[in-house]
Amino acid sequence: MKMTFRWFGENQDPISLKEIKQIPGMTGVVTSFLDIPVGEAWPEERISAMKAAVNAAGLEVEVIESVNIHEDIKLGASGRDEKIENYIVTMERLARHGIKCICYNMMPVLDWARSHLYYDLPDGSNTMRYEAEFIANLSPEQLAARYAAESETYEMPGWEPERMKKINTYLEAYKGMSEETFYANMKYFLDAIIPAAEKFDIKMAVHPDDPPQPIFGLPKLIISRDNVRKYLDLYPSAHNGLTLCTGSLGARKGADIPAMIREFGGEGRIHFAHVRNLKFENETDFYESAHYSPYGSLDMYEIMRALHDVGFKGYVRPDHGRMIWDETTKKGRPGYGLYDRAIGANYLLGIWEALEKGR
Ligand code: DNO
Repeated sequence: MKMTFRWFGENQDPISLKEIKQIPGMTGVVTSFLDIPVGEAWPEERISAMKAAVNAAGLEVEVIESVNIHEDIKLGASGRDEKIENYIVTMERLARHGIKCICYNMMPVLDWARSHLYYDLPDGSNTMRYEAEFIANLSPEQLAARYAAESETYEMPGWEPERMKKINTYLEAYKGMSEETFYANMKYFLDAIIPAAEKFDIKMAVHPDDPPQPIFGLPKLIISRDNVRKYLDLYPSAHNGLTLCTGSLGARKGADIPAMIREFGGEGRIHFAHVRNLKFENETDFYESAHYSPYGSLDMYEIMRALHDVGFKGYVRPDHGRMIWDETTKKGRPGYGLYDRAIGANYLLGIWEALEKGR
């Protein structure tokens, strides 16, 4: 298992590589280029410059999160072949620079969503929250406006103002799309890219939909054990794998994350794990708690034990943390401050050390 840290890149993340390097046990960063329009091939110079900067800080970069999927691919629209070709070019260039794993998602139109980015907890920290009814009473534009008002220093990926201008066209395009068509579009994509992934030896790791509930009437697919099974079965190859995100799959009450790890990890299909905790407030709503098991609804020990039992050799990152110790948005994007994620990482490493030594 390699412990990593999400870093949004030079000029995109107020957290420095030096700070990340000082967290005990960090082997590397997981990063992306948020400014490159989705669907375009990534320039090789950008990749090599980024890798040189990360390596100069004494860190590795073996995982990209994310190389995003253009809507034409998800919709099965006529422009998809060109975007798929560009995707493969990006994969080849990344492989040439030592990238071993690509995280991506199949969420229609929007990336992850929360009702509140800075929800105050009684201990004076703040965290992200998901309240289904709150979102149900907003339009996507209203939610995007809330995000924009709360954030001075970042844009929520997938919610950029430019994108929001076209939101209704996007939403319209998905209207009436059946689950079968959506899966067929994903299969078309996988049939094209997984042979390339095998050739370049890049492990593709799809991220589940977050939250695992429909929002704004959009279809949500990768939200449960059965759907993950179906997605992985679309192209049975070790290179068609999963980003096991405990906070996404685990946000459906009753989901058995350790069982999913044993099943998919046992088959060598988990390449990347986002490990975080959340606290259910009722059947659908939750806030993101500290990683420490007694503070949340998920059992971090059982999750790490399942990863350990299946001999997990992939990448882990502590996922969202709270904003603590007077961290502000200037010191990290929501969920991606420095301190709570560093604490989370070392808690997970502590569990891992105990598992290794107790073997
Ligand atoms: C949220 C993240 C997601 C994730 C993408 C993966 O914090 O987990 O935005 O990076 O969905 O493609």
